[in-house]
Amino acid sequence: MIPALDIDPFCQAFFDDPYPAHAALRDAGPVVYLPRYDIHAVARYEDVRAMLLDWNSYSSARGVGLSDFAKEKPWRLPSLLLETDPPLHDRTRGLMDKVLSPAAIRALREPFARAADALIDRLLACGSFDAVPDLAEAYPLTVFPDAVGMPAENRRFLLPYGNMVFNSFGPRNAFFDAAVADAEPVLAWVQAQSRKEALSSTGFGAVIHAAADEGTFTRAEAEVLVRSLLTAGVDTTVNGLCAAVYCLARWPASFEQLRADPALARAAFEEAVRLESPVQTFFRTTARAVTIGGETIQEGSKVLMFLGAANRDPRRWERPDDYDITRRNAAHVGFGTGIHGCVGAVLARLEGEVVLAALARKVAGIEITAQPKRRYNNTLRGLSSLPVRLTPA
Ligand code: OVM
Repeated sequence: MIPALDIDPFCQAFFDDPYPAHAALRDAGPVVYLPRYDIHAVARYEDVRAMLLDWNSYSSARGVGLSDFAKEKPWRLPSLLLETDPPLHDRTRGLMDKVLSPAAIRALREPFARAADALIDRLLACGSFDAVPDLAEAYPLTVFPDAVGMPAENRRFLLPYGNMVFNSFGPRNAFFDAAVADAEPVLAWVQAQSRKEALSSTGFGAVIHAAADEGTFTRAEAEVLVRSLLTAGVDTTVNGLCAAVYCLARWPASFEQLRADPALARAAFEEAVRLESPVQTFFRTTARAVTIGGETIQEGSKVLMFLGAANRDPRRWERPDDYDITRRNAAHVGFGTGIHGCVGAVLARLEGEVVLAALARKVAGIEITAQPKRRYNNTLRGLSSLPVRLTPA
């Protein structure tokens, strides 16, 4: 018998404090049934990881949200990366691996570090500010569109767009409806930004379009792949940076450790991604009858993977709810793993590292000055407001 749980993982009460429900989901068994949405779910580290690695049994091509593309028409043109299986996925992922190659990322280290230093200097001059708009949003909104090759105008439009797409992986609830209403005015703009003519000749976008010039991809494919960058590249890192600042403010001893050794910046960012898991969930669809913990699930079932619960599973992590920047955390699943493991993680880690290194060198203390406000999203975990005061080093 697969245990059935009366939990709604897409409601405000859940988002306000998901941790007791995460524990109940993990403790109920390796796989659970959520009658509310007629879906199965896994929340233990071992089972989430195994599912991420078994793309043959757990398909992405029927959508990685609640909606099954075999039964419902996708609401947007499906992603050629996220919402595909091999062999199509190998082809598009191969191109994106080249676009985001180690050499390409290495070339960004200096400009990204300079932008981080300049931002932290400006924020120190303010003293008090809201770390969500002024830091967590401001930083990726500068460096990422620059790297893609976008013009400077209207970059903030990427935020409502990402918020809408990440909401769309859940049910058609009030959060989704509000996000769609918010993003409606920017949809045409985002689509236009994916075109070759809209992009500079030097960024990631130009590299993708060069593959269309050479004929290995169609122009339409290149545009959908640029759209993937614009969709997945901003809100994710915004919430990753937000998580890192929120952790460092709540664990001052960890911030002291980071100040004493700024080389811990990369580890401090990684630990924030584990603990807060900015991307909380994704779905798969069973491509055949599968067995989890001795229980069988039939073909064509939606299965929800709780990445955030896996990243705090006490079966895998000691003191799972502690922020510990010296922990061996490399195996967390906050960036997924396997063939769909985050292709942009190299970029996210660079952004996280240089921002936290700038804080480590320039700041003596981070103090939360008013109640943080949560941002509600069916997939992303983060804040809409985090008022802080920085004291200079
Ligand atoms: C895409 C896409 C969109 C949202 C998230 C994502 C986390 C990818 O369009 O490919 O990966």
